[in-house]
Amino acid sequence: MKEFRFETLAIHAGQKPEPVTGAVVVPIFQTSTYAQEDVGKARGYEYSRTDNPTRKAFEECLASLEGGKYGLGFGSLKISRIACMYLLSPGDHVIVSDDVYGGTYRLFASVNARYGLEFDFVDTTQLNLIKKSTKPNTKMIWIETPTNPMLKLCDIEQIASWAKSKNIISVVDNTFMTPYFQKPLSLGTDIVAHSCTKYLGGHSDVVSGAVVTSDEKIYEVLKFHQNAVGAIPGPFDCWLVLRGMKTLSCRMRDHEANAMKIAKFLGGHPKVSKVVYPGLSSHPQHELAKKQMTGFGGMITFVIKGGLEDARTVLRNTKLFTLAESLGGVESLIEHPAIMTHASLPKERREELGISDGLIRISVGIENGDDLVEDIASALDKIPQRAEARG
Ligand code: P1T
Repeated sequence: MKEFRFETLAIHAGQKPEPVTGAVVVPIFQTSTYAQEDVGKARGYEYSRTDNPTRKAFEECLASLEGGKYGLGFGSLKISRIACMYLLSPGDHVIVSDDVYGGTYRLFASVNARYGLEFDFVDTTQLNLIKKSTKPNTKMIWIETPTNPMLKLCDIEQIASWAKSKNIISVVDNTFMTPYFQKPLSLGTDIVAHSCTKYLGGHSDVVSGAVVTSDEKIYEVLKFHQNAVGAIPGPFDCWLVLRGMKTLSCRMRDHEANAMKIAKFLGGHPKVSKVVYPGLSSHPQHELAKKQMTGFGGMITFVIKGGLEDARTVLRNTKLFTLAESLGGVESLIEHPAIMTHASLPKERREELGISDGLIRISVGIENGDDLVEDIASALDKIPQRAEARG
């Protein structure tokens, strides 16, 4: 299906009408096992841990959107990440972006590190720092771009090319951009990872993960472990993500248009000291954003001048932005990384990264953009006017 464009692939890749009934929508094959034609002669499916038609449709559709050959579904991105660790051996070293989702840090630093893998959390926006951290036993570079929550960008092409030259597997967590705005495989990355819980599912009703690769050897190892370990998503979860992906392009366009409106509004607000959004020319890597992304996404991070107390006022007073972790759903969410999503990072690390007490992260939904601006504006208005601010 490579000849079709993104919007068409999202609706048709991996999804033919069901041959027995003609059902236009891929059914939820809620079955654990499959009747065999004869002893040892399956009809194509044997057992749903190994393969399931709904999961297969989801995996094929996502692979096609990423421009990859193989897709593999997992129970969450964390499980996808664990599966990728099976590509490594005890004693191997992994370079990870320093500003990653708190759960990613916790999984690598507190779980995988116990089993003989070595991790270094590095500012992967700087190729020279990646080069400096590379050791003879470095076998994987795992980046998030944009990073979570500081929205720093890593040059995917540069990093993939460095990794290739050293025989290192490169992985990009593409959760924030989705293949609609960023295609890491086309920039030379070996593996793309997704938390499908976010934009791909798009409706905050499923937890699921996936990886895509075009490398057959990598695929074989991951496929073996997907089956052997069994950390697969159920058929209904696959169906939800498959349905979500059909509207991904429309949603991403709306997320972005709303985010741009809000980022510009925040940029001019007297109670906000800093706005980070890759679509603003004030973003230090705006040029890289334009080079490697075809849009800027729906995530914004901003800093409230008054620190924690005033940030709490904003977090408590939005009506449309729900105070919740996660992102990428149709509804807008607001959260406080230092207390919520990134609480598992040591305080000193949070401070180094700039995850301050006044920092707020929003996932801009696809409600009416003016309503969203007014919602944030009225929450900011609730910050008390202080004597020093009044001058
Ligand atoms: O929950 P799971 O599907 O395993 O996704 C973890 C994950 C991986 N990668 C990125 C970039 C993420 O943002 C996340 C989850 N993040 C949140 C829940 C959050 O609020 O940032």
